[in-house]
Amino acid sequence: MIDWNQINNYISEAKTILLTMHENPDGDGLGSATAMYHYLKEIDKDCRIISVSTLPFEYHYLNDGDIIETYDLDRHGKWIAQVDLVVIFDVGDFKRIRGIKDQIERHNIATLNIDHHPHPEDHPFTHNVVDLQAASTGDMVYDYIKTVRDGKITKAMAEGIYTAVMTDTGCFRHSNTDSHCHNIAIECIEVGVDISSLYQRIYESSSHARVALLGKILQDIHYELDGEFAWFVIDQKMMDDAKATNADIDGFSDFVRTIRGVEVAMMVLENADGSCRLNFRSKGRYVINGVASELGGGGHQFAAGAIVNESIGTLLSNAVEKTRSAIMTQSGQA
Ligand SMILES: [Mn+2]
Repeated sequence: MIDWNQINNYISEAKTILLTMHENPDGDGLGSATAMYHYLKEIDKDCRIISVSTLPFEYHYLNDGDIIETYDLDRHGKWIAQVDLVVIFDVGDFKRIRGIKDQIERHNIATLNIDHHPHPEDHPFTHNVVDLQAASTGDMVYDYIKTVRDGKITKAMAEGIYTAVMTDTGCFRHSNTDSHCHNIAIECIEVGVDISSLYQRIYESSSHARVALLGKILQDIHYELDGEFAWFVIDQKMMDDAKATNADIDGFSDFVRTIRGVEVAMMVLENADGSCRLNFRSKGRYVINGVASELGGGGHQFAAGAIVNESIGTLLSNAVEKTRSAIMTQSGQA
């Protein structure tokens, strides 16, 4: 059990607090940060949310009052230099806050990591609060707020929390969904969150570029191991042809996992800088974060990823082979 009262001491002692989350943020990182922001404002903290990436279109409803800023050293450097505490949500890996990490190290700022991804024993944070059982980081932020504050959460907090829980459970469908998620949802509905409207904003607002790109990848899915393993590649030419951005490919691996017989889906995405991003999704029979960490990344048992500084040409066969052998080992075929 996490002692949220203990964690609360670190937050109470800090006057100025920066909230941030991993690059290319998803609903969990953004929802956790905005929920915490509304709580910290309520108790009169000087706090700001600064993201190293621009805000994806579908999450603009969390940004009432322009509370989510995009990191810019010239604009934020001075303010960051004097903050007492940086709270980092859902990061998975400290590196994934990019330029903000440099400022933290440069000014020796205390950090509080709140996450449901595994971190090594010798983690770089001042305080490391990890709950691997939590379906989302938003679950943890909810627990914190409920511990230190009386009554129901406010609607503004609830919109962040609901966004976090909904997106990290794939709309309450994935195996991480538990009764706690549903209990949180009940409170969010009770305080006025329009859950249908949130759903539509996130899941029914695909850009034309996204649909064009999805059409391309669906034509070229590779099946291995009697169709238990499916993988696909998105290279920069496909991205350019579809005029797609990284935000457009969110959820593609989940989609490929929905194919009958597929247990593990893998996406290999070529980044603009020539490095590659790997995404792994498992239906639950095979654990895939081991392969992800072999390739330099990590994540959850059934949802993991890695950024690899290699070209598609050198990485692809290695990633396919490693995933195949992980599946075969676990299924007793190797
Ligand atoms: Mn998460």
